[in-house]
Amino acid sequence: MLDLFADETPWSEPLAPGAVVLRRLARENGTTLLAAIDRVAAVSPFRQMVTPGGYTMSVAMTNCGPLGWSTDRHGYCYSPVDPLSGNLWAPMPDCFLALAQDAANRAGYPHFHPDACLINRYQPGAKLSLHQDKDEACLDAPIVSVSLGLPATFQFGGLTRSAPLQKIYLEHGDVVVWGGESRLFYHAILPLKAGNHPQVGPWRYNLTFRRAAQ
Ligand code: MD3
Ligand code: FE
Repeated sequence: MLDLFADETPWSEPLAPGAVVLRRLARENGTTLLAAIDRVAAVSPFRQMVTPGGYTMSVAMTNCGPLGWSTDRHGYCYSPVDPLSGNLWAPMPDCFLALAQDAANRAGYPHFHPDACLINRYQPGAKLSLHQDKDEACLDAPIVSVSLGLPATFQFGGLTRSAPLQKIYLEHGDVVVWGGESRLFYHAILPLKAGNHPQVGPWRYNLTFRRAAQ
């Protein structure tokens, strides 16, 4: 039978200066990426971190790659070891690195060498308040973000907290590359709506690839 929805070819939409969304780019590889997330989480399980302000984050996180981001009562940092276990984070899976570099190339950032991948897991109601990503020593490199599972509404503004916000709806397989002028834009994720994704279940995952060290 003719399936009008069979064409899964990715397409791109410019978002802001230096930023582009590559719709569905990660969809074909979704199953492979999800299996790799499970292997990373077997080394360093998802955990809800506590911020310096004493709040337990609603998003559960883990990391892979040479450096991982974490927060506790004392601050934020990138470290080669998982503070929960004292062991190294899992190596970055080949399928992660290949996707991050393909996305960066397509967005016009041809020499992207991420050394950190933060993996966020959202349950219904989980959100990320307005923030900037500025704990990385290398702000020339872009950030590549991969959305898997349930859809979410993402908001981004500008270089100040008070800049007007634009909304974008991110679905399974969508990849966003933030570089250049947009690299330090404020952004947030609105509370996740409950649902069930056929391949992923009741969650949303987001991978963010960063160059944390110079
Ligand atoms: C815009 N994660 O982990 S990724 C984060 O969907 C984070 O889990 C969100 O924000 C998530 O820090 C959003 C999209 C993203 C990441 C980095 C950015 C957008 C960005 C850096 C600058 C501007
Ligand atoms: Fe962020």
